[in-house]
Amino acid sequence: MKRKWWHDKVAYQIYPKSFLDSNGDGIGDLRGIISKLDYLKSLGIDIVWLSPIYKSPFVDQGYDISDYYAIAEEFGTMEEFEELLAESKKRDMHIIMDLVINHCSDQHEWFQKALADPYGEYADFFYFRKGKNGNPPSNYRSYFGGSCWEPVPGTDLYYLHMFAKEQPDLNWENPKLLEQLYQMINWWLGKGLAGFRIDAIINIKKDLAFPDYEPDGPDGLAACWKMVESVDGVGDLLETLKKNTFQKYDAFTVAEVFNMKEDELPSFIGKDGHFSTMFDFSAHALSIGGNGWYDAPDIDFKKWRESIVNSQLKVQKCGFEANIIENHDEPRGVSRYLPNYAQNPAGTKMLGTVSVLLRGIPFIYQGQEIGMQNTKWNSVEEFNDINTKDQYQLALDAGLSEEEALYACTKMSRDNARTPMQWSDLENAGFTTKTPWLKVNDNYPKINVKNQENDPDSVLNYYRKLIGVRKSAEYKEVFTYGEFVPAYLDTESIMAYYRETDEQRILVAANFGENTAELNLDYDIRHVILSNMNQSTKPQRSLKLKSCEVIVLECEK
Ligand code: TEU
Ligand code: CA
Repeated sequence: MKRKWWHDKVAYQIYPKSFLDSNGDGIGDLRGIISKLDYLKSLGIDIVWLSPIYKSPFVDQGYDISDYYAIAEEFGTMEEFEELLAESKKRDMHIIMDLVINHCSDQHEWFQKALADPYGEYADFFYFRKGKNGNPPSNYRSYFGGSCWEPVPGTDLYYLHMFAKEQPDLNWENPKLLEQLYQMINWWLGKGLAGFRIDAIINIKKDLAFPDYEPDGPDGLAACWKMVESVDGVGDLLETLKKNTFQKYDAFTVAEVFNMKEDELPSFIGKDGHFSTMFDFSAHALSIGGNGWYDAPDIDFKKWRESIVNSQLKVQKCGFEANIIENHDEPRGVSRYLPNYAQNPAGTKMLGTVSVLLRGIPFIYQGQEIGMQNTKWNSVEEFNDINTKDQYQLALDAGLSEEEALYACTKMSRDNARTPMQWSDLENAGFTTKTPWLKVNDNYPKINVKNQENDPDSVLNYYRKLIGVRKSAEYKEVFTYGEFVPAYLDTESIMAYYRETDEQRILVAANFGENTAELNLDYDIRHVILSNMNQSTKPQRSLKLKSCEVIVLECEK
């Protein structure tokens, strides 16, 4: 396999709005990020992904871009962004931005021009279509609820939006649009950006016939991803995109891909794939409800283990996936994947270890390194997220009580990940001196960076060790390129795997159960590399693991 500069890197996702507010307006900003680069460096981070910082009306928190060439005023200036690039470079760190090009904002100049002249040049930057028999062109439900089609005022046309109506989809069949997008991407790469996280990219290919699908909900609509799953040809668009942009800069790209066809994996992330890597969402998929968040199933340990194992085995045949526990669209991993008895520092370290040492590129989401958890939401008014508001309504429409609907959103809301970063036990967790844009988790006096800096046994200091082990001269090779071999799959509560090269064999073993477990060891142990319970004596023949204990062992080879 040809080695790439990003193979052995560890990445960190920043949600700028909630990271650190430097000027007291309640909103995180670039100045705040710059001031924490040393903190990220001390954690062992190489690549920093910034969720969107472009100019935006923030209907979907910046995933609705009104100017791809401008930094949102809320976050700072282009000069500050350039300073961030320069300061990162000094520390040998790489910045990647979010690339949101399936859609833009309805406030973008292109869309405004399209509305002004619905049969003109810019209308063809979007999907403007005539309705059918007094109805929209097709029966698609958008990801955020309601029809995917919105009337174009003063005409009998509709425009397509897979997400909110303020996020019109861009027409990837139009070479003029593509030229504009390529130019913009290259402009950013030319500034010294290391690459992009690529948003919702599978949606760019449309079936231009826009066929109706069998309705799948009481609203009489069908989920728009059904069109995405049945249409072919996204690969051609992605390959042309890569050749015109990323490839020229040897950029790192990580794609957000749902609904991919199984056999497309090698063309997406294999040798010369469309992207460097893409996120593994297989664990996340386990809690997708049939109808919405209100019927989202709880995580079952064995299914969770199976999903990760299967994904690792499949992906290592062709490339690298990006491994996450959580991101800005997900509840906090500690609250979601750990049973109640494990939602403590030991369990948090265990979950982190199992994820960070997998084969692939680890992505840590801000606050994960201190074990941030879901927030208690007291009323629907406390949420900001557009997706959460829709899911709340969906639950009510399905006949749930207000209390039940709130409970469903409390568990699944994207705002769980978006509450401000907990820096200290000062008011508002040290995130801002004024009123934060979204409420701070009440548990900040207990869970915060400052406390954990001072405690050698903290989750934060454990994450530092964990990342340190992964990147150490001794183990870098095996954790980067070593094969993933699952182990102890017949046990009830153990998540375990080997990482192996010709020279080395490492065992990672974690006990997710409530009781102590004992395993027969298949190899002699050389020594203990890492333990979340400060275990330093090497086990012989058998390995005892307490509840929430994880151990990383070097075995004979
Ligand atoms: O997410 C795409 C996506 O499919 C999500 O909307 C997902 O279905 C949802 O979050 C599940 O709750 C990306 C971004 O990550 C997300 O923040 C944006 O809202 C979305 O694209 C639109 O740009
Ligand atoms: Ca600010």
